[in-house]
Amino acid sequence: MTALTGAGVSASSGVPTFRDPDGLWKTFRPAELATPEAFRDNPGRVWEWYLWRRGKIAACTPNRAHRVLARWRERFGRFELVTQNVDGLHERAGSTDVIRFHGSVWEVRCAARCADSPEGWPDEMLQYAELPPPCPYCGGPLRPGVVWFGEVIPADTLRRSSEAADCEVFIVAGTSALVYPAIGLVAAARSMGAFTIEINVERTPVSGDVDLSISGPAEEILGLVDDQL
Ligand code: BJW
Ligand code: ZN
Repeated sequence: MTALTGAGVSASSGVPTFRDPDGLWKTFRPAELATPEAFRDNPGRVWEWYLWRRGKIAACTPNRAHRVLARWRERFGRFELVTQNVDGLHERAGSTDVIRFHGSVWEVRCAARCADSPEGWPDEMLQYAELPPPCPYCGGPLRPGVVWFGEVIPADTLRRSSEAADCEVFIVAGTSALVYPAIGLVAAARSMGAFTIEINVERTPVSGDVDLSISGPAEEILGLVDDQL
């Protein structure tokens, strides 16, 4: 079994989604904050936005959806978790080996990719206010370790998630199903024979393509399913 999660899974924890009525993209313009061009033109503004978001996320705690998915690794022989979320709540709930499709706000890397980012940059890098901290190798700006629009998904992430899509049951939960290539995993899973299930509080572009579309909050539906196991 494999699950692909989106921002809706963290919504009841208090992490803002992107495209809901009170989502981030209602207040902020993606082109000004979540593209490499935005960072090049105004690194301070982009850095500060992530600093603000890290502060908000740090105050949130995992909900039942995160906790259930964390347990399913042990419950099922093979369970893979692919998330579009950058908040780290799956890991805080105990999930391991999460395939973080869009990276993490808790990581930084050199904007120039001058060196392979060493594991675990010092935490104080994340605390820099106003301007991105300098790369210890080339002096250029460090940037959040996330995937912005127009950027390619790391090859290893694509490979691991394609392998994860080759499963018996594929659950897609809490995503507006608008962002590619992440949402392409649903069709990939289906074409490889998976039974596909969507859990969302609204209909999405994949609702008509999945085998079962369940309407409801992910934290409740996943909790109910877990209770029946
Ligand atoms: C609940 C709930 C509850 C609420 N329970 N549910 C093919 C076609 C068209 C466009 C493209 C294409 N291929 C590529 C593109 C371009 C682009 C793209 O997809 N654009 C579309 C938006 C049109 N993709 C890219 O640029 C990607 N890169 C790429 O393709 O590289 C190849 C390439 C490079 C160069 C040239 C050409 C090709 C990269 C995409 C990176 C996305 N990054 C972001 C920001 C990450 C960093 C950050 O957080 O700051 O990732 S954007 C944002 O959207 C974030 C999310 O991970 C992602 C998905 O959002 P998600 O999770 O679905 O959240 P929402 O808010 O949209 O939806 C929440 C849902 O939850 C709603 O449905 C609610 O109903 C639901 N919900 N409460 C259950 N309790
Ligand atoms: Zn560097």
